[in-house]
Amino acid sequence: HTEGLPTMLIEEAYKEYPKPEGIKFTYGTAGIRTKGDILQSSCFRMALISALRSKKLGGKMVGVMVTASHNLEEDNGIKAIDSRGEMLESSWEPYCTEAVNANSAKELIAVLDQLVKTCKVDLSVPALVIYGHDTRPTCPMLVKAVVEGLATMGATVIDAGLKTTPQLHYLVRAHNTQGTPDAYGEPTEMGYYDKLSKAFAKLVAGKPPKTTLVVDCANGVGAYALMQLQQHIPESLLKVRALRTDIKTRGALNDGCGADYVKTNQRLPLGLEKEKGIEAGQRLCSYDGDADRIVYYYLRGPPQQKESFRLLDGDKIASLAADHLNDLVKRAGVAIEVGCVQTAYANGSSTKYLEQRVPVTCTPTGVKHLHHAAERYDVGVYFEANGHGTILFSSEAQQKIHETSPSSPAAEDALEQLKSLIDLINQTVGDALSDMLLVEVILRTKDWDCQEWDSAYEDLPNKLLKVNVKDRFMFVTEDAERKLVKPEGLQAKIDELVAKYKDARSFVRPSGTEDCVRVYAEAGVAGELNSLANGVAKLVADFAA
Ligand code: G16
Repeated sequence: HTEGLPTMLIEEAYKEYPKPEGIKFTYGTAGIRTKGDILQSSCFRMALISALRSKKLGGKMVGVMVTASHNLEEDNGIKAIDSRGEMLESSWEPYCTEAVNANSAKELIAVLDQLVKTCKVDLSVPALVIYGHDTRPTCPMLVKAVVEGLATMGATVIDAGLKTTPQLHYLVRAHNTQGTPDAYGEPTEMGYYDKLSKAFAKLVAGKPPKTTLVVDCANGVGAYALMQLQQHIPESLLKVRALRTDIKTRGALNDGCGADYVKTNQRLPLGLEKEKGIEAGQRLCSYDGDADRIVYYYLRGPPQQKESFRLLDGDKIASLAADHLNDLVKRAGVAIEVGCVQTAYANGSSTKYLEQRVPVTCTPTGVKHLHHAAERYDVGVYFEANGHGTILFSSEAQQKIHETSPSSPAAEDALEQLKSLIDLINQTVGDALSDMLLVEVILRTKDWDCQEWDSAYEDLPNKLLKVNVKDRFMFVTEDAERKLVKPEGLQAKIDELVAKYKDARSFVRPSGTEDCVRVYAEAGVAGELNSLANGVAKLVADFAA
């Protein structure tokens, strides 16, 4: 039976959370994201929807995370987490967009009412919502709005406090699977470190680290999480030097550092070359602001020389992981298939490399798209080039791995490694800490340095540009974002330009997290790349004018 919405309470609470005038919010690539100081109303309303989502899922725990991940500090955002620890079910996104844009309490209640009716939400079911946040100065004020929204709905709440985004995803999944055959781990932050560190210790047993890994923590929550992780993994197993760990200085977050900076600019974090101990041969990695992305890189020569820098991005991580898992699966003699999911940003060389080894799918940008595509494989490796990704093992695949009897000592070893990898990998969402441990395990198992990893294929020279336009929503794409359908005529112009370059490719798409249009270009001839990328950017600017 369905009781009504607490309309009077919503009307009362709404007074504090009117929508700022003249702004249209969208639940996009990674939830709602914009300047942090105008997000209170969105956070309040997302809390209402999250409570409804929990009710819809029979009272299971769902989550809300306050973060703007890779964006600069003044931005903030809110993402909803579903009961299996994955992104919010996409059919609910339009309701989120409508709710956060409602101009009155009446309009807001009408949206919620519609949602309750269409999605058949039983309002008598109690709701359970966990919330967490990153290190941004606007977080406390936004979390307050979340708390008030949840109180309005009478939801039971758990305050997870400062967390990385993937930790919150872990907590949701772990809570909801407690005591079931799919139990994911102890539903606490300590349970998270415990699970990862135990699996890591098994995988690197007898293979002590030869060198130190330098980690750029983007001056974000990853710095705190890495410190905690280090309490669980002794130095005899993992040697880490954490840099850019300043979570107190205003404006430092993601500024001249972090995975997005390093990937986009294809260079070291600003000033790192002057840091003591950073020298040729060094292996490094960068997290982003909420530690759900990671890119690796290394130095082939002196850090001051630009050419010394070699990037090992999400594509390189995907290739390393797909190859390794493929080998293990074959050696273990388990009848399962490894597949890989990429987006249009994947470097052409990586796609070529992977396609010779495993089936590959291309989806639009956004972890939610990649995640669902990866679920279709027994073992689905998914990574965006920007370093956002993870690996999914289907229930059947996990069962086969656990039930197969090894036919030789080598098969037994491969099976044991697969079992530990299932625990090491955060299967709910991309996770910088878990992905870092995964890369370290693979390199250690193969006894490879970064150069050996890098030698799999040579990236085509590539460039990513941002173009600021008046209305990014006038750009509409199809074919996994590889073609523009709007504005009319622009794609033909881009194709015409691309055809003038050797082995070239370019595409244009509106960002879902920043107010800009992104231009990606790659070219077979390095010297031609800038002219192609700038040419496409100019076409975009002309069409948008
Ligand atoms: C988010 C999404 C990613 C996406 C990135 C950039 O990352 O989770 O899937 O690749 O934004 O998206 P866009 O190009 O649409 O702005 P994060 O790390 O900021 O959450």
